[in-house]
Amino acid sequence: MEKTLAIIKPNAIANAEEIEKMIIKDGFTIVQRRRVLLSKEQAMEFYAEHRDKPFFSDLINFMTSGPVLAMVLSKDRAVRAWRRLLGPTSVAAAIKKHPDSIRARFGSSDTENAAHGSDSAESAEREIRFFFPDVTLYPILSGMEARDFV
Ligand code: DGI
Repeated sequence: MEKTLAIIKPNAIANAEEIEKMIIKDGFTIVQRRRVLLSKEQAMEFYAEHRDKPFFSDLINFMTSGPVLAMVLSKDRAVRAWRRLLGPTSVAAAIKKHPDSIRARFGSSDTENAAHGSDSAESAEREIRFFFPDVTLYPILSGMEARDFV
């Protein structure tokens, strides 16, 4: 089973339960979850590839404005499936083209777009290690067996 990293961002943390229901309904297993308040340094490291972008400081301020919920999701082709449920980066595009997506439903602006998803299997591995450096990935919300995740 492929794994991906999902983050419920500060503006959508109040909707975390509803978003988790959408995740389960879509057939994902939530393998790990962790609620954290990121420091500026941690947020800057996580989004290092965007450090020269004009929106970088807004992004860092937003991502450190309150707690986030990081989750490891597992499913066949999880990276792609979670990006699909998430919707496009731009909330305006999400509302227009994918009104049922998480970003369309819970996003408030291009910066405050409700949730994050890894964009490739390689990013997923790096991002999962970032939030869950020392865990063995066993499922906590699933009928699937632990051996699927080792
Ligand atoms: O992988 P994504 O989160 O869909 O998109 P990304 O990796 O290109 O960008 C990371 C985050 O940075 C994104 O979720 C929101 C923010 N961002 C990206 N592009 C823009 C942006 N914020 C603003 N305000 N404007 C942008 O064009």
